[in-house]
Amino acid sequence: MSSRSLPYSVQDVHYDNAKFRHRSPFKVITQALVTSRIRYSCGGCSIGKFLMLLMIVGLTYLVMHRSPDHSASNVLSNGVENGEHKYVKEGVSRIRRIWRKPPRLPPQLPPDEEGNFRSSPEEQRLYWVSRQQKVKEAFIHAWSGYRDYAMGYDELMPLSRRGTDGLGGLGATIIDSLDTAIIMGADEIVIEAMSWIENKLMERIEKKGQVNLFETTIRVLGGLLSAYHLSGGDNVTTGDIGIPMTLKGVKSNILLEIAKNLGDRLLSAFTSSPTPIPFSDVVLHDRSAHPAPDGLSSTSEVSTLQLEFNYLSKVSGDPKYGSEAMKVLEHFRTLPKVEGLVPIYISPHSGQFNGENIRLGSRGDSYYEYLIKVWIQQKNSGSQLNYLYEMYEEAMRGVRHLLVRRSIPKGLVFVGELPYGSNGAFSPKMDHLVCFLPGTLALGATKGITRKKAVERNLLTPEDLENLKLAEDLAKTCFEMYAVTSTGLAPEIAYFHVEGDSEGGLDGGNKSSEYIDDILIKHNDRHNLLRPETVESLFVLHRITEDPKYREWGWQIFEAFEKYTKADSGGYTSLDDVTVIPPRKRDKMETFFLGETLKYLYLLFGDEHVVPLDKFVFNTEAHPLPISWSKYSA
Ligand code: DMJ
Repeated sequence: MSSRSLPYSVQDVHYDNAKFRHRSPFKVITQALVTSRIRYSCGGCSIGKFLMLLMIVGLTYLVMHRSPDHSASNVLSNGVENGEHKYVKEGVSRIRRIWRKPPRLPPQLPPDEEGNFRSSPEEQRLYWVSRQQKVKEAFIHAWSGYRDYAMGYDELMPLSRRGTDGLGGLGATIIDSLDTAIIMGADEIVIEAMSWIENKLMERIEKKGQVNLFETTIRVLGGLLSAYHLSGGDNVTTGDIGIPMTLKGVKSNILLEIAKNLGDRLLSAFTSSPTPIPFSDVVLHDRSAHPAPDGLSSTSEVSTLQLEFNYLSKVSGDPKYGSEAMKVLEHFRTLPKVEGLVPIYISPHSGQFNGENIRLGSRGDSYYEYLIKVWIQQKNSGSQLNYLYEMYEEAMRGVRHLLVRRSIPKGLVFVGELPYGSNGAFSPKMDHLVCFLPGTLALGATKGITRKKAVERNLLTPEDLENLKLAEDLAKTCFEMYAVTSTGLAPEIAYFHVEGDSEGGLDGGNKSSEYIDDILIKHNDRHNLLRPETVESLFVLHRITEDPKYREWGWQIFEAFEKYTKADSGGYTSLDDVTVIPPRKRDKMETFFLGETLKYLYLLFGDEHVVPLDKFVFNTEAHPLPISWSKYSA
């Protein structure tokens, strides 16, 4: 077919297959007038030109009148402003658009623009549910790599496609993953994980050697207890907390039996120590306990056991677990502190802190987290634990006073360190681990309810408001630690440029980041272990503030994990360097990627009634445990 036989130009055909589209009789007539009668009969005379112009104006008016975003008056004023020539051209182009009017199809937009068109709450919900499904697919991909190449090992090495036992050989990835699979309704994974636990775990616990008290408590004991609760143990009706009721294969009584057996063995770390501070390691098969080679325990490790041991006491009916673990916090209450802040080492022999190094990163972090979370867990139980709340409040005042600074030139709020105590120099170093703090601060402020409700009920003190503000500022900083790198993934440690500090370091590589000069990354700190702390805080802050930006930030981080850490054969891998593309890989999928990172992302994009924050407290490995054994009463 030649272009002359068509009512439009060849140019039209190139970009729009309008020739196959239905045209109304009106369009057929106007098109015929323009293309034949006027063009050939009157085209050469001035009256003809005038008539043609008049008709185009009339048609243009009709078209503009139907178009909501291009009013006739706009077109007319454009015509006046730009002259007749442009006016005529505009009219003709409008007429062409009539012929080319596209069929009524839903808009095809790139994913990021789609969000702008969400209008109703239901559309928004569905939009986020579809993103949540992507996280579930990622979890299934992570699990499939582990199951295919490392089942029964602690962790997967996704590049060399084998397993490794870095946590004592209790199949830590399986147990860390179980409650995530329950929450996501990933039934096949629940069945596979549960069947391994039922057939293998008890034997492993009885035969295995040395394990770290803290790691085993937060991942294995916490994972077993959380899955026990979520699968209907403790008389919970899972539908009440928004979890799918498809828990085929979970035998909660077995989970509890194994948890008690493990808890009994771990107790030796407390009972062998001459002070309330437990030893760091336990030999599972002979129930002996040992201090670390340097004789010291980490402050965070000994103070991050209580949620799990308390709940074990509740469900087993035996108070010994909770009572041993709580002695640690009671002892901490008596120790000298720096405005509520504590050094990162403590001796189980003397019961005293060792050194002066104060930080909220490694070895310090979850001490502060558990002060408030243990208080929240027990707050309705009648226990006299207000001292924990007071210790938490004092510590957060100390953080605000001694550790919080702003970077230059753009003023990011960050939490630094005091490696030589409060009389020594401030270090503008912030571990990614510190990014748990925004979530903890927000939780501590509203106790798990939304900010809106807390304000309506007049529950927020000036200090709560300050903590909430700090939480939001720090969450932004944690997000920018991702956005500033070439990969969009955060380094393990960042340094902040501050007035008068000559700390050296590289930038993150993303030259379009506003904060490229504020955040410095040292050569040895450029790795990413798939850690959860930032997405954990985004999840908590989204639940509490209901600000959608936290979801958008979480999605950006998830996409970067997808792009740079996904292994083709299954699993995700840690990175050696987040500042270069392509990033070097590290061949390790940490258990917390399935236990924490993907769980928090999934919950971030989902319904706030699923595992609600006023009824559950998440242990430091993201295993939710019920608050004060409440029966989910409002
Ligand atoms: C997890 O094992 C826990 O969140 C712990 O408290 C800190 N480190 C890892 C995740 O980064």
